[in-house]
Amino acid sequence: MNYQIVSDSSANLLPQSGRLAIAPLKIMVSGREFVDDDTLDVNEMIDVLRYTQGKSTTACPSIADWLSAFGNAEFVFCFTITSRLSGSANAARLAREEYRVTHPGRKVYLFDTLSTGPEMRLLIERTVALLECGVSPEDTASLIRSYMRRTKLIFSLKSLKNLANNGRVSPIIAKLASALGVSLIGRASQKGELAQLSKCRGERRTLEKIVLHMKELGYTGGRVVIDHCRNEEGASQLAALLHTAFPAASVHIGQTRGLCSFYAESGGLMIGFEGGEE
Ligand code: X90
Repeated sequence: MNYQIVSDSSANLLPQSGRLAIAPLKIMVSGREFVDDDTLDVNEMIDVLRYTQGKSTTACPSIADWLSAFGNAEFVFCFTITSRLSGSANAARLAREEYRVTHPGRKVYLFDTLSTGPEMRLLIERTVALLECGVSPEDTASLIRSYMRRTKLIFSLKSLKNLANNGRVSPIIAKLASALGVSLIGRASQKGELAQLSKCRGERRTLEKIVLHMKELGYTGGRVVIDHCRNEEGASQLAALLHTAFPAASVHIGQTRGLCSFYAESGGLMIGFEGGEE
């Protein structure tokens, strides 16, 4: 079967030839454009961001970006960041309309993940596993839609400056995390919006609180993906806490790419995990 999995770059994944194609978002920092593809030097982007006072913003993939990611596959599984915060899902939808005209008979499954980052990785890995086991595309798509009801995203942010400056979070919420040493813990709500869970002082307390929130959301020791922005230490401590509470937990640690680094900012953690159905 000839299938292609495609995702926008907010999933923090790199392309894998013949299997996973990535439609990049873009980050504009004081007139300079960073394309969030596999050639992006994320550390350089973060450094440039830190030393510029100018306006910085982001842009979702264009319809053409999506079309080139779809390639020429018979079946396309397409994953986007929540449509509540980005135009990516809409651009993918328009790309699908065009693809249907230029590639009659092909099938494009669109998943507005109502989330981003590591939760998208969980969905994509599950899709690959099902297809590799020989599950039909149609069944895979419906199994992924039910899996999506169980996967969750929690994040802890030390600054919400870029989210607030770009109108992605209310200034009131952003202000909560503006004090030094305070992290805001939040989640992707069922509607795909940023929802605040708590405010914490100190890294250790923040990590413990994250584990607590994960349990509240039904985590019982399944798969976890932690993506960090320059916070390897926090990510490994969180993995250790999870292993203490759930010895059989499967925890993968990764790094945020351009888009998530821009919004999660230095010190940010994003945690995708298997929870309970809500
Ligand atoms: O289209 C665009 O320009 C992209 C806009 C993306 C805006 C939000 C990205 C957030 C990334 C921050 C924590 C996770 C929040 C998720 C809430 C659903 C990382």
